[in-house]
Amino acid sequence: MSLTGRLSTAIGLFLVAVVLIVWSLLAFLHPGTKGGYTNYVIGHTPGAPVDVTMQSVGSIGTGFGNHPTWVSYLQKDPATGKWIHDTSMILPADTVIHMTVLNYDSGSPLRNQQWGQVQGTIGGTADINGKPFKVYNSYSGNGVGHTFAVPGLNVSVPMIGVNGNLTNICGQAPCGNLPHNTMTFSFKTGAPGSYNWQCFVPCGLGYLFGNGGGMSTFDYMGGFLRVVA
Ligand SMILES: [Cu+2]
Repeated sequence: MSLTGRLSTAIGLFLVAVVLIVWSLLAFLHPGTKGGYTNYVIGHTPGAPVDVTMQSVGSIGTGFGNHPTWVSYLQKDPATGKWIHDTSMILPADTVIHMTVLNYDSGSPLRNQQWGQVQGTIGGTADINGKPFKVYNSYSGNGVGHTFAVPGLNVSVPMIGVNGNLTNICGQAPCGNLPHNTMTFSFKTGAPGSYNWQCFVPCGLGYLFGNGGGMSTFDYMGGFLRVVA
C-alpha cells in the first residue's frame, strides 16, 4: 500500500474510533427523555397523607416501550389503578407520603453497604412484608435489588430481592401475584421544589459498570418528584 493509502486508512480508523468513543460517551451520559408526571395533588385534602404505589421489576417486558429487557420501576396510577411506565409524580408540599413498593426482582450483595440502610423515613425504618428494619445486610438472604432514594430529602430505602433461583420470577410487568417483597415506608415531602429520585444500585445489567440502560434513563430507575405548595 502506498504511503497516502496507509495514511488515509490510519486517519479513517482514527475517525471511526473518535466517533465510537463520542457515541458511547453520549449514550452513557444521556439521561433519556422524560415523559409525564402523575398528579397526586388533584383532589388532595390539605394535610392528608398521600399513598404512592410502585413496583420494581428485573425486566419490564413488552408493552412498555422499546426496552423490554431493562430493569424498571412502574407506578400505579391513582386515578385509574393501572400500572403505568412513569416514575415521576407531582406531590403536595409538607405532606406525608406513604410508599408501597412491590419488588419482583432478585438481589445481590451491595458494592456499597450504605445502600442497605434505611434513611430519611418517618421513624427511620421501612417494613419488609410488614416487618420493620433499619439496615439490611445484603450478604444475607437474597440481597438487595434496588434502592428508592431521594437525595434532596435524604431518603433512601433498599428494595430487598426475591430468590433469584425461583423459576417464576416476573419478566413481564405488571407482575401481579408472582413472588415479590412488599416494602412500605413513609417520608415527608418538605418544601416545594423539584427533587430527583433514583436507584443507586448499579442494576443496568449488560452496561458499563451496570450504570447504563434502565439505570440512567428516566421512567426506569429514576424520576422526579415535583413538590408543589
Ligand atoms: Cu435499580
